[in-house]
Amino acid sequence: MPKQLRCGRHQLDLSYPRVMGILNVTPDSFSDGGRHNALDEAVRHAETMLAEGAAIIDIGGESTRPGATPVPLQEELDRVLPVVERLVNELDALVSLDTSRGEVMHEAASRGAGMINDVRSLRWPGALEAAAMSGLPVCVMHMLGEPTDMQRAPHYEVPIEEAVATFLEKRIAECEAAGVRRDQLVLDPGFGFGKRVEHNLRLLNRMQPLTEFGLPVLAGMSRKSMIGKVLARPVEERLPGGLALATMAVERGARIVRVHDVGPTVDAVNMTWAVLQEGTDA
Ligand code: 7PJ
Repeated sequence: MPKQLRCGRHQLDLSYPRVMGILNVTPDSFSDGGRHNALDEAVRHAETMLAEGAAIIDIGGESTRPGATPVPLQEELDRVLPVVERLVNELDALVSLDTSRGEVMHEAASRGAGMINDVRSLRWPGALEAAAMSGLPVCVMHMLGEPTDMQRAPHYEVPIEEAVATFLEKRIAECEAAGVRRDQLVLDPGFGFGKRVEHNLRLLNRMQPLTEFGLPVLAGMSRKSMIGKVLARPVEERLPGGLALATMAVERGARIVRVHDVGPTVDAVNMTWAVLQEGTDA
């Protein structure tokens, strides 16, 4: 696995697990309810996450919550670009862009974004080309269907971990063919994207083989409904469950965990890593 990712002006050290902080700039985001919609508030929230130890700030302007419909391009650009600019210029942050649109990737990259995070794995027209042009690392994620329909009785013909591995293998090849360097890819099993709770639990438990692609693995389970379903907790009470999942993801080989609650997750991940490293010289 590459131990360093070149992210534009930034270098991301992945010799130990890192935390990606979620910055939603959508009015109807998964769990922030649009509270970070105002530009100043978004910048302040990012600043707090960086102080808590986030290595990456993941900016999302399109809600991908189950059932959400895509926002118009101009609206997405208007939401995310001012935030990218301020985080890059004022905080010198390593910014990742959670987007499926080539135009957004291109504009964000030209403003100093350092990573592309596409839940649709560059399958929208123009995305592959824009990502390749940017030269930035890309997180490719498994998703069955689209956010509008993905939670409508997801069904798999093969065990979930096989379906995910097969999908990612194909996407790696397609990205490489389009000029995205293999060592610039990050893989994500896509928890909650076209998966029932049993799929999510099994996928986490059997995630280790995904590391055998030799690429960094990213896991995002923060506040997701798999926690809500298992523990019967509303979204604002899912942190303990989320810490357990982040811990397990790192134990199963994830090198980036994408979360809302950065401070507590950094501690959980660092504690887990200390145990995993005992006895090594690292
Ligand atoms: C993920 C994401 C994820 C990656 C979202 C939410 C839903 N990007 N964007 N992985 N989830 N790479 O945060 O609850 O799991 S949006």
